[in-house]
Amino acid sequence: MKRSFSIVLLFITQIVSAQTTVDPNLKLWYSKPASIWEEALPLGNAKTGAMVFGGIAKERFQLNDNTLWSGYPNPGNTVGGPAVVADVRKQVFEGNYDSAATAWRKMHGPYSARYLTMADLWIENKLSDTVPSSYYRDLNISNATATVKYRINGVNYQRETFISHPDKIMIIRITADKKSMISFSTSLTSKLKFKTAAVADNYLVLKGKAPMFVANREAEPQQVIYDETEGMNFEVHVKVIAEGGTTKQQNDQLIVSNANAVTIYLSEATSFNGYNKSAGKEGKDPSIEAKANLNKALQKSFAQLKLAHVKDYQALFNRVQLNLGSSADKLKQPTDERLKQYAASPDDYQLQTLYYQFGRYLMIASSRPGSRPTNLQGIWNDHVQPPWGSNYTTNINTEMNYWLAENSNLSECHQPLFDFMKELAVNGAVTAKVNYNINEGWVAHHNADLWAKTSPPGGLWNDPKSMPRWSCWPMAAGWFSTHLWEHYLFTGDKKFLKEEAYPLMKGAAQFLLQWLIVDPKSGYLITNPSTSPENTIKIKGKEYQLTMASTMDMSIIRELFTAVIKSAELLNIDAAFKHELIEANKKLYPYHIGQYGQLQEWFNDWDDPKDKHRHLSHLFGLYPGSQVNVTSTPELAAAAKQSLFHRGDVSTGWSMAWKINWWARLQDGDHAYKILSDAFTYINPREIKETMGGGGTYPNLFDAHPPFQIDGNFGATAGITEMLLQSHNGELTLLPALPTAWKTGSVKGIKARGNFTLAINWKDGKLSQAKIYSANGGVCRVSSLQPVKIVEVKSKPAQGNNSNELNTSYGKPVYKKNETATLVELPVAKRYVIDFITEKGKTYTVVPL
Ligand code: FUC
Repeated sequence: MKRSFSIVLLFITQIVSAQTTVDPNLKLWYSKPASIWEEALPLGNAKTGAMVFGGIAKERFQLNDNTLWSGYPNPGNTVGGPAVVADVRKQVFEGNYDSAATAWRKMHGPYSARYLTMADLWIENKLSDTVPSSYYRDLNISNATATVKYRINGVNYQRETFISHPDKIMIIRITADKKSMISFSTSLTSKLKFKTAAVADNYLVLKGKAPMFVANREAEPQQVIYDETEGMNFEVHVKVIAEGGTTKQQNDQLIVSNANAVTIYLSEATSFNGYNKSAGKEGKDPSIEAKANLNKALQKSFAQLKLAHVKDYQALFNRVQLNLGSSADKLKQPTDERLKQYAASPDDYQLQTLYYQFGRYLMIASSRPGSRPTNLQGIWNDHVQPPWGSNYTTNINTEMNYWLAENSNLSECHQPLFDFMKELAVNGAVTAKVNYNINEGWVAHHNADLWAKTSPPGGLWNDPKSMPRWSCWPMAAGWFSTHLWEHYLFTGDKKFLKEEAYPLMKGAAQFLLQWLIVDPKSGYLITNPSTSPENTIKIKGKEYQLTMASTMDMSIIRELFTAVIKSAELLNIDAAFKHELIEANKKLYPYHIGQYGQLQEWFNDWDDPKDKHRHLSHLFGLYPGSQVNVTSTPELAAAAKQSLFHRGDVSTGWSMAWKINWWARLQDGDHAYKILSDAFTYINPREIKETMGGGGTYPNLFDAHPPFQIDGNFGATAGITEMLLQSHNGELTLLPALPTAWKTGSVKGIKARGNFTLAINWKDGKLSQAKIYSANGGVCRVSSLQPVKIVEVKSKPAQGNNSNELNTSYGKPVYKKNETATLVELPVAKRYVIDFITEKGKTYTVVPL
């Protein structure tokens, strides 16, 4: 019996190790323990998050739960809002932008709640010495496991940690290569209110409580308010299974002595019971969930748990392989050292690949069907008062988090955003009604939280620091809704379009249709009031926060209305509403090319060419939107390029990630690559950095705004994909922005709209072969720099619109150009475009003629 058990074990171990050798270089590794959070390594199953420090004498696992937030449902809508808006509109039309902004403040609700740190698990090792003769720690992103190894007094110790999605459990496995050498104490603490108790010799429980209110990080006083009943409860359960030796409780710690090996099982849960219920008063009992998950996992061995974990993770992760060129010599150096050297020798292609795949890793670790969507820090946060509340900033950051989901083949990880939208749509219908007297559809503003807050965010009891330039932005529902449409274009899932996407998209369009008003002077449909997120307008030396019809507002509306019109057509429904949108689209305030040949940001040509603001929201139509293109709207594309030149390259982390995508869409691979390289600027987490002074990357490859924000990681992965393949303009554009630096390489498994999966190989800067798998069938239109043929079937030169309804184009939006403006050059290489018919389930080979 024993023998057959060990054979099975051996077999399991072999499978695990076979699966873990996918790409031995996909590791972030270090020669020292982390001594600061931005050096620790993230693990997660989209519910539990942990930062692993890799300590020797003392190990720390900083823990999070994606539902642990401050607060409670607190809509914060403004009764009497419609009268305020009427006043604001009047002031804007009269040119009194200052008084308009002051009046708008009455619309401010509370700021969003905060995403909180949960707890820390500590392991204090009893070692004869604490100076190791060797040390190594890594995060292996090909199997989502963190490993720490060190040698002390002739003993090799190892700790392996992973957080399993299928088994909802965190596992730490401690081993040593000599018997009876493992001795440690373990404890749990929290920065929130908590109590820990050992409930058995090997069982520790932390019970904690979240504050009902946490003030802005910058606010005075720095209030963190706890309440008897309000505020979320949470529990962390830890069970220690030692092989050999003894385990006993001592006060609120567990003491393990002289064990041969130890497995620690950790489960946790909160009382969160839905976005519309107080988790304090109507919460779930967190102990039920935490215990159930723990007890279930305890039935399984470490090997079984690891096997299931790796299988589940690799089913998503292994879909894409990227090879940008080797940097064999650099592999011998720890990741942080490579990052430090990047500026001097930016040819570390493998680090770029690692960073790319790290973005995909983070998505799988933080966003899965059933979880909350990723917030500003994904799911990893060590603060009670995190920067910007670690909430959902919806005027770029939350959207950017999901840009990679479709094109980097993690479509199902997009789902939490869609589920969140359903909640926002419920609250947003009330905000639409109360604040704006709009009885159709839903609205959401500049930030949101676990409680799906949709009102314009103010601050601490109407903090004067709250700015209309960010709060006055009722556009989030519109932008989010374009994600639903994109999901449909990538998957072709009509059931999703009909049942899930269309009702939300329609609701967002209904609100915006009512929100638009006629500008009495120009006769166009415009938004008023309107901001260009967070930027201000300088007119004759004075700064203003809001006006009307910012280019971003109009672009989001145009993009959404077009998507809803196309959806209604595809689904053959809502003819009357579709007609209304078609008519509205014709009357929308058009794009303008301003005096400097730039894409105008504002209603009037107020743009300042010296403005270096991190937001360039007026380029929404270029990316993530699809209205501005180098081929179909070259003048608008040239104007967008001029706006990019004006703003410059270096900016905050997320801003640079957006710029990678924009330059990719402009088919300027070298400029995209230049910004990707800027994003690799090493940011030392020990130095206090100016928040808006330029971003980069922390030692653990987390994006630095600074501080840490995950959007830049996700945005850069999306951007690298966009450099290799685009499909937004009615065709699959192969290698649209291949930089000179990526001479020879390959990518496999990335996705194009139309539900095509591609493998692309290039050599000496030229396409050598592409394979296209067609999951849905239909016409495939391919564009490439060389003439190509399809090995399996005949192709023909493309003509007219692509008849594949998933490879749609957005037409040519109307624009006005300042006659005196000169446009910057937009060198775009000639491309060859062919069509061929695909069959569902077949693969096609593209080769140069
Ligand atoms: C917006 C940005 C900031 C930051 C914050 C979370 O306010 O302008 O740069 O990313 O969100």
